[in-house]
Amino acid sequence: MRAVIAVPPVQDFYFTPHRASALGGRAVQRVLESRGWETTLLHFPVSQGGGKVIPLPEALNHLSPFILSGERGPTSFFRHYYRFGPETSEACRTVLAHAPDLILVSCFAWAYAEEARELIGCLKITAPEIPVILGGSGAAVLPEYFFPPASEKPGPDYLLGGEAETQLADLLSAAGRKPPPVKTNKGVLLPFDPSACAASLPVLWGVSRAGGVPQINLHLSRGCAMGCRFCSNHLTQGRVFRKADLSALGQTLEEIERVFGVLLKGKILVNLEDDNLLQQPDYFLEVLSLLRERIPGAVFTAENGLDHRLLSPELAETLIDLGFQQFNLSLAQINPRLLQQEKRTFHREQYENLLRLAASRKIGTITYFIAGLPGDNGENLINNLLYLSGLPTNIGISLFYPVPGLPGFTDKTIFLRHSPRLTAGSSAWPWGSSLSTREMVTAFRLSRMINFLKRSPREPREEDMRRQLLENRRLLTWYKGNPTGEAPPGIDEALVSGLWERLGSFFRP
Ligand code: B12
Ligand code: SF4
Repeated sequence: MRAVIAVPPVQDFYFTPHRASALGGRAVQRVLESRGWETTLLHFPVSQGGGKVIPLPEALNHLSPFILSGERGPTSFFRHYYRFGPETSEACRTVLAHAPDLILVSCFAWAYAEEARELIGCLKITAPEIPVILGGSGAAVLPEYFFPPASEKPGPDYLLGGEAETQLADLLSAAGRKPPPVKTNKGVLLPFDPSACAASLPVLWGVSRAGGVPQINLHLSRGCAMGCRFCSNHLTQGRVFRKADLSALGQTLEEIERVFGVLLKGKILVNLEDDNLLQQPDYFLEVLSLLRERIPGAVFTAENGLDHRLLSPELAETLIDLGFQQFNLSLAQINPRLLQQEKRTFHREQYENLLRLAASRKIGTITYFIAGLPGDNGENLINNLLYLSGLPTNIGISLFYPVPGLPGFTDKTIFLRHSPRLTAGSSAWPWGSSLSTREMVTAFRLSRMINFLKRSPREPREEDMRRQLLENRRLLTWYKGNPTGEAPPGIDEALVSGLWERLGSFFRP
């Protein structure tokens, strides 16, 4: 029996190919292969190298006033909208060319639900006899969306909102050989059930390249007990921290060695994609030691973020000793009112000590804060930017987006009325009913401006830009044919002048 697992193409202003390993699809692949299926994984978002520029979708028209064609330079916003992966009809043809007995579609984020629904519609119209199973975090949070009325394109036969290791395995066992196509237009829906999560986890892995260096992306744990209100992790992984056995990591490393023997010899970037491995620091350290032992040239990152509250300076020292080369620190917010509302805490002293330590050990840091949470405002935005301006760290701004089912967003009909793509951070949609799109786009540019002013210019052109920013004390941007810079379109001048006023003479020419 042959199965094709497809990760549908995605449309966005950007994509991060070195982190895109389709680990959800690989989990599905493992389950099928362990039952003797022949499988092919089609990871469409990275199948064509880069993205193809496409017109801005209607749902994102609110961003048109802020986009400057030809813009380039350190304060830029997004210039183009892309499709990463082939057209739906081509993706559909590619899937069917493998003559599958079963098709499994993995949708990793709700923001890309439309692309998944289109692919499924095309598959079911072209080959209605082949059963299609949909799963993944993006599908689990609002299954209703994928089962449209009979008048529209057909949906999947099955939607599994839970983990492949449990739900898919059970479905395959119950069905005997393969689950049959479902005759009604409704399909079969099995929602996520936190009490029925997999007790033993595999270590999922994928390889990519980052800046010419081979990268292994790993995922060893699921679930987080910390309960931050803005985080959707619990909707698809539950609130109990679960981890793979170290023996599973050993097996994974053997598997990686078998497939990429040569690759394991030189410098290798190992990126841990877990949500919060620091919940069990001893386990984290054991994992790093084992990885170092088996991959002597390993250096580590955790690009999905490290929780600064759980990272003591002593632990940070150990991580650096073991090969961490960068800390991506999640801060969320500095405002006590918003922190309380979001059930999140900020450990200022620990965080600042961490930055000092990282600087002294020559480790780069990026600190992520969220703009646009419910209750946020312009002054608070400036406070966050100002605070981070004074610290030795790059700023990573995350524009708040919800997914269906998040506290405050449990009325799922809102999401059936809005395009899923509005829930990508890059859409700067005012979901929090606090900051406007204009303020969020301005904040995005200001964060980039601060990062630029913090570092030394790399070439004479950058020296010019830096001088222009500091002389004018405004937000400027540049495009081809405009060496002097000008105010980007649609920016919120009050926010810009408010920030510059309070920056005083912090940055000097
Ligand atoms: C790596 C990652 C990425 C990567 C690549 C993903 C990829 N396809 O390779 C990149 C960096 C591109 C990415 C992007 C985004 N991501 Co992301 N990402 C992750 C992260 C950290 C790990 C994903 C992963 O591999 N998990 C491990 C696998 C095993 O879990 P899984 O995919 O859920 O699969 C399990 C089940 O869902 C199920 N399953 C999966 N597929 C299928 C298919 C079938 C048929 C079945 C039966 C079951 C099944 O079985 C698997 C095993 O149990 C998760 C958080 C997390 N820890 O999961 C967020 C996460 C998936 N991302 C998320 C989001 C929102 C985004 C963005 C859209 C956010 C934004 N800024 O707008 C961006 C877009 C940015 C951009 N333009 O690049 C959300 C999705 C929330 C939701 N439910 O919609 C998550 C869950 C984080 C969070 N908690 O908010 N992301
Ligand atoms: S600590 Fe991180 S993973 Fe855990 S709930 Fe908070 S944001 Fe989510």
